[in-house]
Parts: sequence; structure tokens; C-alpha cells
Amino acid sequence: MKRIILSIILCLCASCAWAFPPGFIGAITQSNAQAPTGISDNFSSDTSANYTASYGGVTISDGIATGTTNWNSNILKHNTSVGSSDNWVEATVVDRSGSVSAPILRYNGTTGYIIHVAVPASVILYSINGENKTYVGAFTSSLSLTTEISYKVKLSVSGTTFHGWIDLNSDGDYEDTNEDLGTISDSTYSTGTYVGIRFDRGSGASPEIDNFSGGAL
Ligand SMILES: [Ca+2]
Ligand SMILES: [Ca+2]
Repeated sequence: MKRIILSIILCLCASCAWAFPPGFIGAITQSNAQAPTGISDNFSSDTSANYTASYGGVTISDGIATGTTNWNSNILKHNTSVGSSDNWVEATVVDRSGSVSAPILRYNGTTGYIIHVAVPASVILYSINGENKTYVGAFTSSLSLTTEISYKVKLSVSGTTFHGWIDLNSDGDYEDTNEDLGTISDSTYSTGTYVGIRFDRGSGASPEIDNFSGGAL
């Protein structure tokens, strides 16, 4: 009798498994997955209170962020730590002649790294210390880049390995030719659990940042 009851239970369990299509099981798995941690800002409202200025300031209006101080650096840390010194940052940047707009990662309010779209051909990794930028290396110097065009860029760091991407055709991904920029190694700064934004208004023109996000790796 016990064996019969056990057989019935096993049959019922098997039926249940067959009753749920793979997509349903997948949906359960997805809903149980941990949501990605991190910060995200599309500047659709004035979120400037979420940033602490190391230098200058940020002006948020018309859905974009710009540096406040002319002829100077504007360097801001997002107030929420991403919780790890291995982190990533992404932003849409618009550079103007003589200006720099760039997202910052592995930032601690003083030191960190930026990825800079250097029109007309390069994407460059700089380390920063205070207002100073130090050239670390070029991910590439063979692109065809244009001022006044917005480019989405992404930078990640794990240990001493920095990985860069640029969305050249503005289709939202980094899957197209030359968009994966590869890696650069640097061991200058190893700690910094914040991300941020930097605007250098060297020419008086106003570099822009939009769709800023970052998180832990
Ligand atoms: Ca926006
Ligand atoms: Ca693309």
C-alpha cells in the first residue's frame, strides 16, 4: 500500500513538472533573481542634491546635466556608494571644442578614473587626483568622432583591469564594429566605491552628460 501511495505522489510531482512550460519556470527563476544594485539618473528632474561637488557644481535642466562653473573643472560624486571598488559607470556625453564631459568610477571624492571621448579619434583613460588628470592610455585612436554628437560610453574596473565601450551608432548597444574598446591596466588607485561626473569647461562651451548610471561589478 505504501508503495502504491508513493507511486501516486511521484506521478503527481512529475505531472506538475510537465504542467509548467519552461518559460513559466524561467519566470519564477527571474523573479527570484537579485535586482542589480546601482544608481541611475536621467536628469528628468533636478537631482543635484544627490551629488556632492569636489569642485565647481552641476546644473540640471532640460533633462541634462552641465557644469556650473565656466573655465574650470566641475567634479561631482554621487552620494550613494555602489559598495565595491570594482565598479562600472556609463553615461551619454557630448563634448564641445576644448571641453570634457566624462563619467568617473572608482571615485572616493579625490581619486578615480574617467573615460574621455576625445574627438576626433580617441577614447582615453585618465586617472584623476583632485582636479588633475593623468593620461593612463588610449583605448583607441582610430575612430571617427564628431563634436556636438552624443556618445554613450561605459567603463568598468576589476582589480587593475579597465574595460571601455562606446556606442558609435547610437543603437543602445556595444555590439557593433569597434564598440568594444578592450582593456587597459593600471594600478595607481585601488579603492573608491563611488561614481561621479566631470565637466571641464575649458573653452566656455558647455559639455553635457545624460543617462548616467553606475554600480558594483
Ligand atoms: Ca535626460
Ligand atoms: Ca552600437
